[in-house]
Amino acid sequence: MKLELIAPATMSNSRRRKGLIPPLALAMVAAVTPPEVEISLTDENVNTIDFHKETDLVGITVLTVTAKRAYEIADTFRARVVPVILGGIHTSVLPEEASQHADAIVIGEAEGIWPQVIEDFKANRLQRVYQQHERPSLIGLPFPRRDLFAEDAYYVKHTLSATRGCPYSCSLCTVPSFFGHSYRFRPVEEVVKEIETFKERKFIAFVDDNIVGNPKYAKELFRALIPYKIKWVAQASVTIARDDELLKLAAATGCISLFIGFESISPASLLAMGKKINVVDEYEKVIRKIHSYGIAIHGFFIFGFDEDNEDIFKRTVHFAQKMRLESAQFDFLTPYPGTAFGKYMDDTGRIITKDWSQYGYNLVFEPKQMSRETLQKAHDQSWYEFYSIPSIWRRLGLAHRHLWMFWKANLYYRAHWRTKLRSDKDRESSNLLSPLISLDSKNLIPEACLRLSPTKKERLEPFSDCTIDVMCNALHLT
Ligand code: B12
Ligand code: SF4
Repeated sequence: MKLELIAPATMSNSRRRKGLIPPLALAMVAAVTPPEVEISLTDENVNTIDFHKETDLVGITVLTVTAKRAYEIADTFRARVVPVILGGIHTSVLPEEASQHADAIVIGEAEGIWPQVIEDFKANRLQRVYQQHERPSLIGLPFPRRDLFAEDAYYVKHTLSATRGCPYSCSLCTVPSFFGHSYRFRPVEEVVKEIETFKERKFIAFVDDNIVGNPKYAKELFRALIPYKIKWVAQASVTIARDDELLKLAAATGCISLFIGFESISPASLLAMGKKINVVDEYEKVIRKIHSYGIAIHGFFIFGFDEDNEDIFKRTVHFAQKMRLESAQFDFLTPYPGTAFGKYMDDTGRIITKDWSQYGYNLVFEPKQMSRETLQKAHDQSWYEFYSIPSIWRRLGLAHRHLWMFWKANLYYRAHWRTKLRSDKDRESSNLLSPLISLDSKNLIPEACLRLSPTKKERLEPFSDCTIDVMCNALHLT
């Protein structure tokens, strides 16, 4: 039997030639597939899907942002009478929607249920819905089938999952709705054994939602990592700064950077999202403490809370600059289906689109204290400002521990966002640009001039798609 596993492309990502991170979810699904099944894996972010390939079954992983594309892929295979099974977070939170594009769906984690699905398929008795009622144990899990990933297709080669879920339950986050309020972890010796299977052990990105959700476990894990002398990054909650021993161990085991969800510098917004662990008055102390151990910080910030007024953007960027965060991202608040916040926005009729491909990257709801245009513009301006060369220089200077790596990462973010924002603008103003394009076809103006914004003609953008590739290639995190 042949099984094709597919990770659909993020729409805005579809032109990228190299991916950031391989799809660990599918490697895990492959690992729990009965061994006699012949599996191949296509990540559409780095490869093209072969719709004519001979296969008996297709399995697709679905996030909200990839749902639209996942359904297109599923419909195409099904039109060729190839059965399709959908799984992953979006399938699990909107099973009825997903069912319309699949022969069967799997709600929840694959472990413990997927072998049954395959058996049923082989015996021609596939059910429409599979759901397990107990969360699978993380003891004795097989290692993900990384051999199925396309070679040299990712900037970060080695990702690892040690825990699942998060002990907290913020109203806008999908993690509690998918994993429940449990926080489970794998035995440390199994995590270490998995690391030993990596060809090179220079750099690892943990994909856990919160690597320090259980400080006792995290300390045990970090101690076990010491002999391997790896460099690693992970997501962590601000609570790490309350435990010096934990921070010391993280630094000693090679933690380069922590990805921390500050979310907002407005206490009212934090209260509204139920993120009780974050205390704005402690942020400065938290950041200084983490920095004092030589660990960098990538800060996550969200714009668009009902409590936000127009000064939030400048204050947030100024705060991130003042605290010399090595990198940061400024996302729109997003009413993900399956979350308390998503339900509230839906119930109050403020969601402006259910085109899922917009979720995670664009503004999809009506803000309360400002117009959509204001929020969009200020959000874009925050990226421009934070990743302007003077800002990068002020934050990183020349005396940072991993200077070259963070400069490269900052230049990458700068190029990536400038290109995205510019292409959004270009789309909006394509009519205005048409005279320039026709001039160019006669070679009368250089290509770069096409990148002039019609509203700000004085600004010539130095970055192009080609520059992005150069930046990406430079971003060898190892
Ligand atoms: C690592 C990660 C990333 C990485 C890599 C993502 C990737 N494509 O693999 C990067 C940094 C690139 C990333 C980007 C984004 N991410 Co992200 N990411 C994660 C994170 C932290 C871990 C995912 C992971 O690898 N887990 C480990 C694997 C083993 O577990 P799993 O994915 O849950 O898979 C299991 C089950 O879901 C199920 N399953 C999954 N697929 C399938 C398929 C079949 C057929 C079956 C049977 C079962 C099955 O079985 C698997 C094994 O148990 C999750 C949080 C989370 N806990 O899920 C957020 C998360 C998935 N990301 C999220 C978001 C919003 C994004 C972005 C949109 C953010 C942004 N604005 O840029 C982008 C989208 C890019 C994209 N196309 O993926 C949200 C998704 C919400 C939603 N409703 O879809 C999450 C849940 C975070 C959150 N707190 O809400 N992300
Ligand atoms: S702490 Fe982070 S991962 Fe946990 S529920 Fe809140 S937003 Fe989600």
